[in-house]
Amino acid sequence: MSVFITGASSGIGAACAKAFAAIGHDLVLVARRADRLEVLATELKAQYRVGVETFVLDVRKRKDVELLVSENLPTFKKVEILLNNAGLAKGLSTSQAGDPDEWDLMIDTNIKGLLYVSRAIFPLLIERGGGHVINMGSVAGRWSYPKGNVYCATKAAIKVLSESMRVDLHGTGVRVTEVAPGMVETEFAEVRFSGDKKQAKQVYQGLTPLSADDIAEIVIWCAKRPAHVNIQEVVVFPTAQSSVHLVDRKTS
Ligand code: NDP
Ligand code: 8X3
Repeated sequence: MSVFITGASSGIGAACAKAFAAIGHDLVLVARRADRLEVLATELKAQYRVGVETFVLDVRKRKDVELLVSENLPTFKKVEILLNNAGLAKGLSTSQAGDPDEWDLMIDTNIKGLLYVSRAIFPLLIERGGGHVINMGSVAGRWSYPKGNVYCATKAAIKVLSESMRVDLHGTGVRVTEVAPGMVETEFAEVRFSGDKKQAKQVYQGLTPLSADDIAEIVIWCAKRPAHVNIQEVVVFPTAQSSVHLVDRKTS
């Protein structure tokens, strides 16, 4: 039995990999950065004595996703939990001024990538008679914030797809959970602002954001409920964030 995590090279995905390894699960980890995956795999194998397989994968590339699974069937047939976590935001701008290349990147990664991976794995979960799909949504998918438009829309799609997947998988024994966090301090903001660390730091200035470990704890809790219990959605904000654009920042 193993856990398949997309976007495991950083942030929430890496924290979830550690948390699952700590309770003895074997892992299949994918992302685009091979070096990051290797460092993490070496650490987890040494510390927790679990099996860890890593593959370089860009979830936007449909053929690569299909080939990865079909060429490594013994590995993927052991997957019982799929954590669809790979995702990103790029830029912040209005719909009238946004960059369509950034829109494509978010839509291709956050929606289409998640669908490609799900399409490849679901038949295997059905065949084994059960499993768990955990999709990383966001509060941005429930409440839109200024200049968030396309990112918010991709995360709204994850909410709707999670509902749809539950319906599609009805009667198969496969559970579907959406975890929708507010501000989590990871590399997310740095990616959004194309490597501008100063701008990224400002996102979390004056508040205590959620950590990737906070989210991993929630993911593990959802996964560890008895098989007849399906946590459909978890929405979690930092205490300092009452809504998507109401953030209590302390100035010192
Ligand atoms: P990070 O930037 O730290 O991690 C993002 C992960 O996604 C990386 O491992 C990255 O790996 C991977 N990734 C991005 N694009 C691709 C791709 N095309 N193919 C494969 N992997 C990819 O951010 P977070 O950990 O914060 O983000 C994880 C998820 O959580 C995302 O879906 C995000 O939308 C969601 N989220 C984040 C919140 C936050 O405030 N941080 C709040 C709510 C939701 P690599 O670059 O190596 O490919
Ligand atoms: C990430 C949370 O509010 O920065 O999904 O968009 S937010």
